Amino acid sequence: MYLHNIRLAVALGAGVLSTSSAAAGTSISVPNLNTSEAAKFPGNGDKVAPKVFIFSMFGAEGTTWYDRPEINLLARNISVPCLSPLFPDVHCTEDGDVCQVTLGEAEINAASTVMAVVTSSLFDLTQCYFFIAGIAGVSPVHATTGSVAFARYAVQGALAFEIDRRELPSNFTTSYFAQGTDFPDQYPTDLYGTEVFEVNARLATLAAQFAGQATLDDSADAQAYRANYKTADNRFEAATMPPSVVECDVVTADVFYSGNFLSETFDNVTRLLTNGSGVYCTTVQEDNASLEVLLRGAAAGLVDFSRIIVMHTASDFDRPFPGEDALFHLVSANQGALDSSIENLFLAGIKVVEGILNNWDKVFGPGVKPDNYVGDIFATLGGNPDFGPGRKLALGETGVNPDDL
Ligand SMILES: *[C@@H]1O[C@H](CO)[C@@H](O)[C@H](O)[C@H]1NC(C)=O
Ligand SMILES: *[C@@H]1O[C@H](CO)[C@@H](O)[C@H](O)[C@H]1NC(C)=O
Ligand SMILES: *[C@@H]1O[C@H](CO)[C@@H](O)[C@H](O)[C@H]1NC(C)=O
Ligand SMILES: *[C@@H]1O[C@H](CO)[C@@H](O)[C@H](O)[C@H]1NC(C)=O
Ligand SMILES: *[C@H]1O[C@H](CO)[C@@H](O)[C@H](O)[C@H]1NC(C)=O
Repeated sequence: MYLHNIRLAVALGAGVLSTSSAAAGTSISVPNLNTSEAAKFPGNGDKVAPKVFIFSMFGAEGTTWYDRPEINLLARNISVPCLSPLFPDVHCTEDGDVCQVTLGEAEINAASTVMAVVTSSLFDLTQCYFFIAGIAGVSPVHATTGSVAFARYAVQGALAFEIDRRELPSNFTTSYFAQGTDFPDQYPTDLYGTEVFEVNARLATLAAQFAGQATLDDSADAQAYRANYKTADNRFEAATMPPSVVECDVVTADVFYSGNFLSETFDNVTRLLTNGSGVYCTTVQEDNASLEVLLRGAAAGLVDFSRIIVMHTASDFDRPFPGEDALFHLVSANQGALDSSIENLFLAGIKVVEGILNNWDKVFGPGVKPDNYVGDIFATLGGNPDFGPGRKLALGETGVNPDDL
């Protein structure tokens, strides 16, 4: 989620407080649903084995999936210990093939909820496709509001040093610079491991093809606002076009930044951290956190890191149109795309879900073999990252000896 106006929707979409609690000294995944309920699900023993697990970030992103003729995600509600107190249940179809959970917003909530799901003994997630589906800010360089973007790279933008501009050296173009460096745009030398995640690019392309079957929602207000991005040099041409399905990458930051300088800063950060391959396009507050947990789950054999789809629909532009005041753009302007972006999560997302289910036996059950590197900057899951300094150097910067792992 990357739009403050929508915070109201969080309250509207909030469920009741969870009554679940894990017994002290036992596994955190003690089920609090009664076991006869659990036993109705197909799968491994008592476990629910979803083929697709949808991750929403806040209330309206979750409820857009409910009460739809194509799918009944409220057929089964499963309380899972340690979910967000606002969204205490995982929601599943009757047969357990598709489940959905609302994580809560920003990196801390996302990581906490995904960890609760991945480690829960209620689920077998080894064959599951994780489908991150949320709204986002969008760069007018690459797409417009209402569009649907599938990412290959997820970059943690604001994991950085920052000095207020009033104390900034005069040769700095931005307040943010990488940890372990003394100037903007230098490669970080102090790595935490969550800087970049790369997911299955072939899977992203297949998902984008499914999403391309959807007729996307749009509004007259959004059309009027996006027309303002027309410039003589056409640098924001993508912003002026109707909504479409695109493949480009996502930046995560807890800070809800906006404006030309910060957008350009995180565009530069994306290029730097992906060694030039990433395309800065959408901006959110959760993905890297969710991906770090899925990475740890994959290292533990609980999930398959090549089965992750990161989809964002664009609710707002990351910067004002030329001549517009940055603060007005962020807090007051009617960009007109919020409702459409939430509707498009479902309209595009259901095509992805149906595409996976309809092609399960031949394609998605066996898996879509990635032809790109998938994983993190430490190469935790093996392979050779096409970004970062390589496993040995990257780990060396943390003070951990790779030979000890
Ligand atoms: C699941 O929870 C929703 C509210 O979140 C409710 O509307 C629905 O009826 C519940 N489903 C079942 C089977 O109890
Ligand atoms: C930026 O300016 C500082 C002095 O304020 C100087 O020490 C530093 O070398 C300059 N950095 C670059 C990359 O030009
Ligand atoms: C982004 O990088 C370009 C090219 O290096 C540079 O000219 C520009 O000043 C940078 N933008 C910011 C905000 O640092
Ligand atoms: C990525 O760029 C950094 C900084 O320039 C460099 O040290 C590293 O070797 C590059 N990694 C790859 C895989 O090209
Ligand atoms: C999020 O992921 C991006 C790239 O995948 C990475 O650069 C960033 O550090 C991550 N942030 C967090 C908090 O994990």
